[in-house]
Amino acid sequence: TSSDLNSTLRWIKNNRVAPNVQYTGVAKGKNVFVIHLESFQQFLIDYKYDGQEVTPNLNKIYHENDTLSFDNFFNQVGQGKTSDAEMMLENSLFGLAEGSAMSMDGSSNTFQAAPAILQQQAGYTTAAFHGDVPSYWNRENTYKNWGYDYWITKGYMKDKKSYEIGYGLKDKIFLHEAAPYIEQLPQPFYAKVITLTNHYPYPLDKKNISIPKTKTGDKTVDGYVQTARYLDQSIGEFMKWLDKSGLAKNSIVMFYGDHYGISDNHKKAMAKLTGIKGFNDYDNAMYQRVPLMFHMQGLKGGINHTYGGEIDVLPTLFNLLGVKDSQYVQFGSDLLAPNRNQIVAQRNGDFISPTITKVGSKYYNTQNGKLITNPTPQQKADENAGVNRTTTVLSLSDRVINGDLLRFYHPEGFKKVDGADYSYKMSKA
Ligand code: GP9
Ligand code: MN
Repeated sequence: TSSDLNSTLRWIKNNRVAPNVQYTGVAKGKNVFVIHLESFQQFLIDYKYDGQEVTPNLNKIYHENDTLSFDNFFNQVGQGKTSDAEMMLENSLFGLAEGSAMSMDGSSNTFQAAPAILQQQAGYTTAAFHGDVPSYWNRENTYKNWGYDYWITKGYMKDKKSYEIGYGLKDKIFLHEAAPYIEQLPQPFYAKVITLTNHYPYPLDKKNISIPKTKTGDKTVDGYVQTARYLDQSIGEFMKWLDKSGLAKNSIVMFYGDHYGISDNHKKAMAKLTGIKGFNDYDNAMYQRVPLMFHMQGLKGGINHTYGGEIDVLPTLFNLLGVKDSQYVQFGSDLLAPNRNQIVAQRNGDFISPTITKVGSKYYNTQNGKLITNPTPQQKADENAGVNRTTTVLSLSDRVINGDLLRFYHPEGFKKVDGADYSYKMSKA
């Protein structure tokens, strides 16, 4: 009901953190690429296997002076996996405790999402690209309500059996096919590019393998380095095209890992991959880190250590673009803001903060992994703060989605999106 909305708006207002003005508008008017690195965990960055870097191209980007990277950035997905990441990144709303918010509510809810805001407030043309079918995770219907102008999927691309593996087109082919469409987009554009090949259980055809499997003995894990390497090679090719096309100089490229690749059911394998004996719940929480990188010629880069998550990306991006967003419902805050809250809620009620990591009923010292059985007063206070913050943001976000509260909310200057205005069918050639 709209009174639920009012209490949510009050909470948002009372907890909003002003963005970092040093970065406001540094990417104003630039094209935006959102590169979705499927199932890509932070530990792959600078990771070596068989004496070689698994992902040399992404490593290079990570360390460049004009790349802003976050090394305490966590995924916050629930059962909605990729779709939860998309919901968080483009709405700063969490997915749901069960199922996928995009699947269940994407067709019917009212949203005030990134594509619509960028189009209305900054004249962006918006497009999403993916090597799978348009309907997976109910994207086709949801994207209309998010205001995407274009949704370019494998039906728009050259496709044949040998071009596909797992869920759809292999990333090198997908990116090669997406490039000519991107080049035709009116500028400035916002282009989300969703990769696919680095996906459980990580199969890859022989001719695309360039690094041996790991030898953990867990056959659903040992291919991970091979598909991660392949994804990395496809990103290397994409970045070469970006330069050659002339787009690199007037674009900001954001890379993010959508969620873990190796789930909590593979602790033995992770112990072998990481060399961490007795890889436990705390270690698994630490390995929920995924990359977040902003790469732009002339950007003041570096590695930022703030603790944050996918819910925080949208306010961070809007600030870089100089897009005013204080009138929208967002549960995240600018990752560059100096005095931001660093409690990173997990969808199951766990959380990670700079001092405390909660996993189920256990609390660990985030800095050294020690189980906390007799908390100091400060640790007790931090435990309580983490629980309060996490339960609050999750319950308020669930209320917004389950109650479809944004239909009652009319932010100044925002024109409600009518999904019926959009069609992604290929125009009959
Ligand atoms: C399918 C792909 C699935 O289109 O996005 O990824 P997942 O949600 O399983 O990580
Ligand atoms: Mn995914």
